[in-house]
Amino acid sequence: MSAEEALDVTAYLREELPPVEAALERAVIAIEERPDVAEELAQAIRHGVTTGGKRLRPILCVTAYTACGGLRSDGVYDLACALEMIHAYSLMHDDLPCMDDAELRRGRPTTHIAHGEAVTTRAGAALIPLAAIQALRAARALRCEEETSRLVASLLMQAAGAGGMVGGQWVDLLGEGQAFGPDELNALHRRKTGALLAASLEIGAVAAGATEDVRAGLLEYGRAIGLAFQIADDILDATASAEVLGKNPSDEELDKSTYVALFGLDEARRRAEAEVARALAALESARVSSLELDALARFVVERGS
Ligand code: GRG
Repeated sequence: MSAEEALDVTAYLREELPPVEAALERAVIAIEERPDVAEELAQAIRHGVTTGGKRLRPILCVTAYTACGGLRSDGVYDLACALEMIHAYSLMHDDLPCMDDAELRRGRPTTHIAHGEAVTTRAGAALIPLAAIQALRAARALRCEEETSRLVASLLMQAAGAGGMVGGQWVDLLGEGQAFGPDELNALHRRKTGALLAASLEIGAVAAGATEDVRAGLLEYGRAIGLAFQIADDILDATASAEVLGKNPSDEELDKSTYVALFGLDEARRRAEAEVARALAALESARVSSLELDALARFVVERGS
């Protein structure tokens, strides 16, 4: 692609943010209005879901949806924000004292610092079924077939579950203080970080009624940018300040296996670039032409936080 054709990804992300935030606000208000959700849980959920972040997963979902011919609407942002609800819960739990024990996230106190450990644990757990309901209802409201709507919710739960994010986190926690090899590290991060990112693309494609080939291509793209994203995350943890990151770098302190520890900075950067190339090749072979997806793949490794 020539420089003239490349999309200004910063402008794209800036445009996408308001409708994502609006959808998240709708989702949180609906949770606050539920008679079965205690006020203190709703407050912790609001803290975890609405305090900033790049909103990359919902933006990827909407971008996949539009790349497959779907039209932007409040409804697709409602669907996409189910991914961010799972991501928010994962950060709320990841920051707990029994996991990474972090006090700062996105430049603000973590949810358990603001709302307490017990409430945050319950609020995070409550977000899992709430996200599944959000995905199912949003897909139905988008007039997806019933089978497709259920598939969308099921893909989200599979990505979040033991075969995906939870399983990856479990391996990561067990691995503190151990040195993983490249295959183990890739397998861990395909689940911990990659599964939800890949599901963001796949869910967008499925909801838009994409063909099997296009769906598979977007899933492959999602898997590749998922690994690239984690490598970039390790590089940022090793090189950026807490002020820039909005959180305290913690990999070294927690004695985690990382791409930087395993390969060094230069080789880690080369591997991230190779995953971006793999992502772009997956789009090309599925004949998905999207300047936005091209630019987002590059953003994943070039981002500053
Ligand atoms: C009970 C074992 C067990 C697990 C619970 C806590 C948990 C589930 C999973 C943790 C998953 C996790 C924290 C993965 C890290 C993903 C990652 C690199 C997050 C940073 O994402 P960004 O940069 O963050 O998109 P923003 O702030 O922009 O949203």
